[in-house]
Amino acid sequence: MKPGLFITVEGTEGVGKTTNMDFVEQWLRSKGLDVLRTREPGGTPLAETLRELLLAPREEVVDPTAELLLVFAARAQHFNQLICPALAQGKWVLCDRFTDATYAYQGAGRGLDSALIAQLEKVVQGPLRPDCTLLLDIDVNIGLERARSRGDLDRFETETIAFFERVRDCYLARAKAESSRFRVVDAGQSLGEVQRDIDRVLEELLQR
Ligand code: Z5A
Repeated sequence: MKPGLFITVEGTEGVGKTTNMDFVEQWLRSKGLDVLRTREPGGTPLAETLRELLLAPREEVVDPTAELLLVFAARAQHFNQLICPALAQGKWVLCDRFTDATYAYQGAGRGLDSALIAQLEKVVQGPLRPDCTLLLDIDVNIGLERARSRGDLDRFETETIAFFERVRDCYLARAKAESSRFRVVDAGQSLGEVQRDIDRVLEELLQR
């Protein structure tokens, strides 16, 4: 059995992750691959409950460290109960956001120390990292316009432009630092052009 790969999709608000996750999932299935599609925060009943707690708008100020620990609590459950068993069975795991989002949102966005995030990453994941991370990149103003046109906003979507600029810069810096893992796609193009670029990335991945 061909061992499965662990693919993550990342980006700032409204970048088209959900739309393009559908495309990636169908593409992989069309090649006969056994795919587990999942998301973070979430992916298991307990982790989905933690997601609701994280995303719900609330009057109480959420302490950044509390937010970080909730993200990693959800990840520990998801990683151990769903992701690792699926990879062990040879499945291809396609995950909407993973730990790069923590470096971007809790690290760059909230200002938490990336060394602390790295420690928690090691505790929860050991040495396991995604095989490929598709970073959909867009001007934050355009992305927010797209996201906000969908209606109700979650707790993150009400953040400032400066917050999302920091998140985007962090993603791009990580992609530059780990260029063999990341593939950056310009998500400001038409959907057809974005998916043509994703198609190229997937073809390359399948050849590995
Ligand atoms: N979070 C965190 O803080 N720390 C962590 O470690 C993790 C997560 C893992 C939930 O994530 C939140 O969790 C997230 C960070 C935090 N912040 N927020 N919010 P999420 O991924 O579930 O939420 P999201 O970022 O808002 O994703 P989304 O709702 O799935 O949106 P999207 O996937 O980026 O966009 P979309 O729904 O596919 O597309 C948006 C609209 O644009 C839609 O109408 C599309 O039809 C349209 N679209 C898409 N592509 C195009 C193109 N190319 N042209 C024109 N229009 C397009």
